[in-house]
This record gives sequence, structure tokens and C-alpha cells, in this order.
Amino acid sequence: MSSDSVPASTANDNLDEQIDQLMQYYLGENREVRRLCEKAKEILMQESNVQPVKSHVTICGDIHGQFHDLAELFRIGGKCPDTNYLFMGDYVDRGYYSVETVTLLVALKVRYSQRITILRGNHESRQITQVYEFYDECLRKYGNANVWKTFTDLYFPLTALVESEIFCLHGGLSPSIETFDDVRSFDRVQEVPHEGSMCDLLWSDPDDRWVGVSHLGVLDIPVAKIYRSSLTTRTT
Ligand SMILES: [Mn+2]
Repeated sequence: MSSDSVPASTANDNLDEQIDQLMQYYLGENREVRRLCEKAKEILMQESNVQPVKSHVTICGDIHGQFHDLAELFRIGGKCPDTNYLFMGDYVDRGYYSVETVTLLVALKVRYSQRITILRGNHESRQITQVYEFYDECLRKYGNANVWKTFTDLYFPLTALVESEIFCLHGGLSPSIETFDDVRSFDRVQEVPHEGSMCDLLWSDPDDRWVGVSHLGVLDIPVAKIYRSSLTTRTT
């Protein structure tokens, strides 16, 4: 029987079991991780570079392999799908549990695609993860780079727009982006370029001199707020 013919309820039972394990620092097997990522990729490829998100949603910043912090976040904020989540990138590097962290988030995305949105951060990149910890962690935990390759081939959406009002992204705006359609038109299935507008979305930092002004005026709809990845908050 091909995997496609497994009834959805059975597939979900298996996935629920897998998620329960992943919540306990479980390190997925190479094959399991690859299967999860294949399913996640199908879902993610349907999503926009400016992914629409409905309120209420809890918006979270960098996790950076700090699995304990992610577990604490779910403990305080409620588990997915009881609470809807929007993560703004940087799941890997720095902490010791990058694999466990990103595997759990991707598993939740596969199970509850409408309840959790996962954006790309500047660390969701082959180049950066080789300089920092994720690549080495995969080698250490799996003995090869397959899992690293699988995760860095996912290409999460670049930004999200909550209720057409709150623009969420990992980095910041770009002087060369004038409309949301500019963002929608990027081909995001690539390494983050070293310069240019897609690089700005993932890398730029706020500048105190421009708070409240920034490049807001050039976006094509009034955006009430812009959330960057350094904030964790809940919309009302
Ligand atoms: Mn970061």
C-alpha cells in the first residue's frame, strides 16, 4: 500500500504520536524527518511570500535551538492547535537543540497547517547554518548532512500579514520595496541573497531615527504595526 492511501485519520494518529514524542526532546530518525519535510514542503509551496494570517494568533520571535524555551512557550501560551501561532524565523543555530526545535515546528505545520505559520529567518540559510551550529549539530546527531539538507530545502514564507493590519517579518523593511506585490513577486526558493530587497526583509534592523516613519509610507496598504522577530506577543 502506498503511503498516499493511508487513511487521513490513521496518518493523523501517527503524526499526533510523533508530535507527542517531539515535545519530549525526541530526535526524529533521518527517514521520519525526511518524510515530514516532504509533506511540509507541499504545504509551504502553496503559501504566499506575504502569508495572510487570521487573529487571534500568538506571534513569536527567535527560538534558536532553545528547545526548552519553545516547550515553555507552549506551556504558557497553550498548545497548538488550541492556540494559533506565528513564528518569525531563526529556529536553528546558537542553542543545542536546533534539530528537535525545527522538527517539532515542521511537524506541527504538517498537522495543523492553518493554525501555525512559520516564516523564514536569516538563519534558515545553508550558508549561515554552516557558519553557526545547525550544520555541525546535524553531523553530530546523525553522522551525515542529510537532515540539514532536508531542512534547508524548505523555503518558508518570507513575511506574514495578520488581518491585513500587522506586517510580520524576521528583519525589516527595504527602501527598494514599495508594495506587497513586490514581496509577493520574489522567487523565495533560493539562498538569501547577500544584498537587495529579499536580503533586507530577513536581515535589516530597525533604526531608532526612523521609528514610526521608516519606509511605512511606501507600502501599498496602511499597516498599523510591524512586528519583527525580537518581539513575542499576542494579538487581541
Ligand atoms: Mn536571530
